[in-house]
Amino acid sequence: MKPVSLIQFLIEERRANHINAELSLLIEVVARACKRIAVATNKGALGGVLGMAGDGDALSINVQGEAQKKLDVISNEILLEANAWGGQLAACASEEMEDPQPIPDMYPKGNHLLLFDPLDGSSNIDVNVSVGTIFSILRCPDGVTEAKTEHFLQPGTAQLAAGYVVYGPATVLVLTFGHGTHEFTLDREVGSFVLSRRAIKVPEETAEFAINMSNQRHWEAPMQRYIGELLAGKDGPRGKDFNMRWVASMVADVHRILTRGGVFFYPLDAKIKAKGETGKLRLMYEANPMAFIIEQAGGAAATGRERILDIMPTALHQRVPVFLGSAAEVEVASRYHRQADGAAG
Ligand code: AFP
Repeated sequence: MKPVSLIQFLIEERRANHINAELSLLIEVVARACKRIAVATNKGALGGVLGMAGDGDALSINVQGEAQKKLDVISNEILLEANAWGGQLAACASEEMEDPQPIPDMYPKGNHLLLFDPLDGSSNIDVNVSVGTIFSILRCPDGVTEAKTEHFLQPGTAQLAAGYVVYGPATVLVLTFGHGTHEFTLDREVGSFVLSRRAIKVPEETAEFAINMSNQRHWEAPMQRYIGELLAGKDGPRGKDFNMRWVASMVADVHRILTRGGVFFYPLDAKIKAKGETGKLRLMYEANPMAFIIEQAGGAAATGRERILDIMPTALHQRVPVFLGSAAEVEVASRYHRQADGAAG
């Protein structure tokens, strides 16, 4: 079969009325920016991109209070610069910036809002393990001339598009417009993304889970119960053995789930609560786009208490617990949380 390029796929999606010309162009611009991030990531030590941003005692700290890596800053700049002038956006918001960045006055403005985590899994950069970019696209509400934080605060169900790029052994883009989840692999020689899997499906059942087990002692009781049962294997109540993987780059863990199935958890725990937080992962540019992608592939995404895509956001950098992947496993873990809440209430 003849390879289908991303551009060709976007034209097909326009003809099917799944997207308009502006959104199609926006995806092209984001994909092009991600190719530049892939180049920077691949250079590693030779490109001078490893290590922390800032110098010595004055490390660069982002809005989340996290020390920024050089590649966090470079990737953020690449995405901002690429998206400033195209005319498809009203504003951009990023994990690395406290407030949304308006489109400079010298460029035309469009009707879309772009949110991104420019370099997810940045603790893995220096050890040459997969990292990625996650993005979400919303419509800018009608009549808004200057997009501000409040205009970004839309539930995940309002997303027009979501995607991620994983910079691994291959650079891979995964995309949804709400009509299935599709994968494109970067052909480095030609310089274009080529459709490699159409309408990906996450199997309903799985025997593989992803969680940071070092947090076990901090988890809530229903999470302790759920993971305890998986670990008990075929001698326990689940009656089968489970395997475990944890890359600590959500993009890579989600990509594995989209490839061979599985379920991913970053639950609420006492350590997170002690910091006054409501979760570890960010709703608007991590949980929502991944939830959209996973649901479009037939999986489920929840906090243990509600569907992620139904959450009405209250802050740009809001954090939530994340359970996603195999629908059957997300349901078992969520049921244990509902039961525990019912018993407590
Ligand atoms: P960084 O981008 O700050 O490295 O965070 C990555 C991440 O948000 C997500 O990609 C991982 O699943 C998760 O954090 C890893 O968290 P732990 O380091 O607590 O396991």
